[in-house]
Amino acid sequence: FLNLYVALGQTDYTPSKENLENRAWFQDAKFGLFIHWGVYSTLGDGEWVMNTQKIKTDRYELLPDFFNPQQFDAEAWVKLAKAAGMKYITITTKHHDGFAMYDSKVSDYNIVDDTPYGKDIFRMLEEACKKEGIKLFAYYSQLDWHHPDYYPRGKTGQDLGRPESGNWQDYITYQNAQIKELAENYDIAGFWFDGYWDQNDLKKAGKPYQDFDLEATYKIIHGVNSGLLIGNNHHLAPIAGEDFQMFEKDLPGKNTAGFSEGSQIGNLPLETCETINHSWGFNLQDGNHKSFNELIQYLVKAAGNNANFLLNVGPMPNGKIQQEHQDLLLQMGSWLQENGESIYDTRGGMFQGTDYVSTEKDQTTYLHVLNSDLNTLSIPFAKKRVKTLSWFDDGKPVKYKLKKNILTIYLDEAHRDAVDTIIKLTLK
Ligand code: JFZ
Repeated sequence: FLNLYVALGQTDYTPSKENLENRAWFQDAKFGLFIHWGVYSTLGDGEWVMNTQKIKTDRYELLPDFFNPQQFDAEAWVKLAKAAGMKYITITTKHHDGFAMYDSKVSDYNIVDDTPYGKDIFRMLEEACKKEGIKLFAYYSQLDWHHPDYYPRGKTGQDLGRPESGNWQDYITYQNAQIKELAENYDIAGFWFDGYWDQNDLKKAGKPYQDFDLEATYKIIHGVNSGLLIGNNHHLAPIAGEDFQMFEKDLPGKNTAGFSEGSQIGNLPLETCETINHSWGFNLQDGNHKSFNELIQYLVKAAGNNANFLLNVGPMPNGKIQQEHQDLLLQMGSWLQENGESIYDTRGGMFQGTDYVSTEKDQTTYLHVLNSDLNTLSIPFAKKRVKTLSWFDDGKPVKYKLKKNILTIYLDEAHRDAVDTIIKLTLK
């Protein structure tokens, strides 16, 4: 079979030993900080503002001149992530607007050459991350509303003053050169790609489209460093060369966000991402922040579904992270101080229902009950016999009954928690 693949010229991807080790680290990490920050932040109307306000390219190009985040403090951001219990940071090195938030030699359209600030925030974050033991990932948008050779424009980027034709190969060369310099010049853990869906939607609609040739890009990255982890928000089953699979605003396989035809869960490490309010990039009008309970329950459900949780903030143009978001992150951090044992280094567990999920580590199962109104919880249980069942908070035994493959747990009021009632379970 192997020979046949070779004969047909098809490629496959075998991750290196280092890559597999990094995947295991990734799966253990469980919680990361997503950051959407760019020149769009100055307008306080989200990262899609160039498209939603139909700002022509020559006008949008004035925006970098207003980006001067004097209060940016890389160390403070990284320390905040760490205090929140997060193990990695994924930040937009280039979003759909095409503006590079790092010192790119490929184009002057970047933070160092084109803003009054003039400093490489990605380098500053890299150094702070190294100091604090946090890993750094580069978000990179393959969709580009600025590059003259990115076409066709699909449902986005129309009316932005760009022609509907160009030299696609020139765009790919540009994109791959930027990706290569990120891989070579920065100490990163991997890439989080986005924007593939722009061309793929055209393809699905039977319209003319261009091919990103993902496998070629992935080969460049793994050629620089085979340990780098690659994920792509393409809403499809994993493609050869990828190392983790992400589900935007969705738990793996649930497809509630309506983005895909139901992208199947592959056998790679999983990640889900979500916003605190409704915006990725800073949005002045969006004060609709999720509650502490919602955010913790999302983290717990992600872990129960065997996925990491990448939680987003959209820093302000002055370089600060919104106070409400800082407060929520710190609250999550103190919850994890107490309950992190049931989250970190775990894998998705065998119990899953409307009001509960479970995580597992070694011989222990952590049952997370996410509804504090319940007096009892009955779960299908066709497994081995129960060895111990105890409350996570005080270690005392839990009252239960096991009958006809149904485990009924008595949730006494004193132990019920508004966010997450955790029960430790070992099996014979
Ligand atoms: C993408 C970005 O567009 C968004 O700005 C943000 O960076 C998020 C994390 O990822 O979100 C998407 C992805 C796909 C579609 C829309 C938004 N889509 O298919 O319409």
